[in-house]
Amino acid sequence: MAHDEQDGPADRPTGSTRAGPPRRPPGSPGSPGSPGQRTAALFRTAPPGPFRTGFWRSPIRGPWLTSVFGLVLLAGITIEFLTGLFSYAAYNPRLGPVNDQTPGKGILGFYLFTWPTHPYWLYRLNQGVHVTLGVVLVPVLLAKLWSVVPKLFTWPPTRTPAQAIERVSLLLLVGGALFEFATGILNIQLHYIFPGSFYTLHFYGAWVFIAAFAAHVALRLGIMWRALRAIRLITVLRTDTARTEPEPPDSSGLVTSTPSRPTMSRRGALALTGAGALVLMAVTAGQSIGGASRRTALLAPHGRNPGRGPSGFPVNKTAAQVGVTAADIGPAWRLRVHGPAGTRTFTRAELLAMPQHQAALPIACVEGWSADDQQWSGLRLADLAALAGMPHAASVEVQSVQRGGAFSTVLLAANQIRNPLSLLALHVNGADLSADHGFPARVIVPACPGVNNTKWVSDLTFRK
Ligand SMILES: Nc1nc2c(c(=O)[nH]1)N[C@H]1C(S)=C(S)[C@@H](COP(=O)(O)O)O[C@H]1N2
Ligand SMILES: [Mo]
Repeated sequence: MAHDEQDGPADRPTGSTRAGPPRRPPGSPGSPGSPGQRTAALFRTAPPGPFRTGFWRSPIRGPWLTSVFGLVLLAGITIEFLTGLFSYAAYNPRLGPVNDQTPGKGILGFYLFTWPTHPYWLYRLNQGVHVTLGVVLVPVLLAKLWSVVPKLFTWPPTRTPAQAIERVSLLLLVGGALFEFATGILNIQLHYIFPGSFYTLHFYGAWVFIAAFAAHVALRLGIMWRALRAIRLITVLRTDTARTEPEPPDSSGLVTSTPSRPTMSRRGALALTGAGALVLMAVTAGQSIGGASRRTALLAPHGRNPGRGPSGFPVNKTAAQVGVTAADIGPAWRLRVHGPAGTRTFTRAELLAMPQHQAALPIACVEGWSADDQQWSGLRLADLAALAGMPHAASVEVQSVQRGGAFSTVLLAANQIRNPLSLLALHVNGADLSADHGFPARVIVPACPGVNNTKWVSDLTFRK
């Protein structure tokens, strides 16, 4: 592919282009000064500033440094894409539009599968990795963009149709990366400023980005491999700033022909990027790992100090925040269980008189934070299905007393109903649920995204 036209003769400040086109009266027929030719000449001369070859002078820019960052991103973004697809499957285990507000996803949902309930920490791991790695990759992404920034200012913007296609694909690549990282970070920091659903944007954006990413990898893998082999890492790690030199000139367009004195060695650039990534990890990972590390999660928007006692674990939305009132969850509260045999209604005391079961399960939010395993107790969803006359129910629609909001109704699948750890919990850690954790009753299902663990449940509808 025709890449790296940076050093083409046109943007060298030498030769005839520098002198500019000969001046002739505008529009004289057939003269070299005709409008078309003047435009062509204009395009041959790079405008001043970043479009000129001499503008980018860092001696460490070159295929090796770009390839190191590229290799890290290749691994990291592959993991991000896979954990993202898994997360989507977990949220919407082929259950139709109730759990999934993504309109017309059509063929993009081709891969959806029934999300398992084993091991019970699966979603916590998946989402902890997705969110933590996404944050940690930010300095690497910025370093990679810095390393290739001269190529954004190639002049003329394109010479050939093939090059035009490549530049559009790079636009999708860089734009797609910035879009995915920006939407993800805004969402985990709870800035819901999106037009429409974050979820829909992030999902469609991911497919556009990954298409451009795959094309880019296919085109550059060989170049990356050769660049990495051209300089040994150990050599880079032994080279200080004073002895740092540009790579030999090549066709990549990344190596400057007018190097300035180095202000940082390549190992310094690696250390700076790596340190940035480690600091971000240190202030993020604790929200997913939990335990004592939770206090180090300075960037966590939720629950760094969730308090003590049986309900001392993070709350996503409080009862007050979603408009659930004391009357909604007071003595007048009832659980209605719907099935082919009709509807049965229970008070909380009646539910407590039935056989209670235990499960130690975490809550893992799509936004990456999670609560450690808590001791829940209550009724098995499988027992409630049997009560409804549907021991082999294919799905259950869980309805909250909460009025409106995307999370007030959720569908769970057959494997989630069947798992003996799936509960309609009445107690946590030996005490009544707190109002904010879903009193009088909430769903808790192993390996399930937090968003599907409905709080303040009022109705369960079992279906074939
Ligand atoms: N009715 C209702 N249930 C809900 C929610 C909600 O907003 N309304 N939020 C969900 C989300 S997104 C998460 S992560 C978990 C959090 O549970 P917690 O607040 O007890 O930690 O509850 C889920 N259950
Ligand atoms: Mo959540």
